[in-house]
Amino acid sequence: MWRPPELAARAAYVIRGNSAGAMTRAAPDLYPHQWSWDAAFVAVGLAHVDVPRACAELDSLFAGQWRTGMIPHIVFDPSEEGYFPGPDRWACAELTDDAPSSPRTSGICQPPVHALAVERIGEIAEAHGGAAAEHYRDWLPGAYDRLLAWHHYLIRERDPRGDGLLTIYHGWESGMDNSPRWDPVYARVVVGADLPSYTRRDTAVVADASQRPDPAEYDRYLWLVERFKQAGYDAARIRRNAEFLTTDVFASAVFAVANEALAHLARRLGRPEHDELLAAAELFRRGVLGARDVRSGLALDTDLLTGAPVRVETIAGFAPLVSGGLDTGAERGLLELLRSPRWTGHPDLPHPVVPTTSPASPDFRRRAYWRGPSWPVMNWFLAWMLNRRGAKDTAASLRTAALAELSDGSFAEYYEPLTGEPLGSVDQSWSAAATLDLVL
Ligand code: 9YW
Repeated sequence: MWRPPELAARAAYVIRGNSAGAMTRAAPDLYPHQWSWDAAFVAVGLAHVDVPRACAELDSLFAGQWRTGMIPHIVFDPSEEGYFPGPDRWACAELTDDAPSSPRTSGICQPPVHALAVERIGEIAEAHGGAAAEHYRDWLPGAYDRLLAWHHYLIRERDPRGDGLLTIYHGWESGMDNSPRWDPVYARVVVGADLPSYTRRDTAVVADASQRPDPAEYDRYLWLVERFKQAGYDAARIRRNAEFLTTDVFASAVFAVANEALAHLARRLGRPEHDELLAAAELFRRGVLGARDVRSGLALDTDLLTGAPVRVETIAGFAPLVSGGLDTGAERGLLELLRSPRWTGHPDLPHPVVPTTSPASPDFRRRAYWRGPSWPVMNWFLAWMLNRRGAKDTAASLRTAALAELSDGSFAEYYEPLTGEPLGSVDQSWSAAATLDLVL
């Protein structure tokens, strides 16, 4: 068991070890490239030890930004070949002029946590003062332009209905790949006979295949990529011919607060978009609140091809605690649910962390990736967002629980929530980054 100061020192060492120049590998073997929301979170961790390196991390991600403004979910390290699906399989620059040819990237995106990260890095840099703060101030205007283009892309292409809910085309876009949230949405995806053959890499690195998406799930993931390629990565064509199309209530909540954060940065820089960004924050906040299930209080995704809400009990249901905007009674009710035996108060949890699916739900699978395990990065992110909302007590207990789980020092990708056993990759960058921000 590591105590916080040593744990933080080890976390900094792990993040440095995963560095490949200006990008940090999401995980040393399993994910040897830069992932979008990982990079934002890793940059927050890095800011505690090296503000310029944190800024460089985001610059590396921004270098992969598409002409449309989309920040792709993976920016590939050209010197790495050990990941599937890699840049040849995505073939983005080959199929659309919107994608950069260097660096090579994937053709989908992930939750828009970046403006929140940039705001947080600013707080850390200002607390450091001196050269760190100065570096951040010089860097911020360029980063702001990138973020603004990204947010405009999301508003234009991912909320075409204008109802304050982001649309996703693939479970990977949610960052919660095999969450039961997507089971009914994937159920209608019919894998074509012409799906090119492939060899998975994740199951070669994580020996216990039961932790990972099963082969039928993985075929569907890869099939959707073929569909995007057939559409030339054109957003309107993808939507028109979609086999998988759903709102993502968690990403929408993230986008609400990210717009708020970007509005603060606009004001700081004297940019004219301040009011427009606050209006976007409000629109998405309303979208999330409108997606609540009256019985449980949890926010639900809607399968856009059937119009049906997806009734599951996952961590994403707490989206209103991220977006804010609940009245006092409703907020108290949702916080109580979070602390109840269905969630962090479950009697079998060694640490009161937030499992990705409620242990009391029939969908719960204790070792299977996003179907139950506790993810350090999510515990930390929720604690951060709760703090931002002023729910200080719940944030503090989640922070303590997250650190207790992380104190084994493995920086696991995810943990078996009922035993605390580390699972998935060890030395995962964002688990180390979360640790740094939790301790420091
Ligand atoms: C994959 C890197 C990524 C995360 C995702 C997580 C997993 C696997 O790892 O994706 O092959 O894309 O689901 O949220 O960004 O840590």
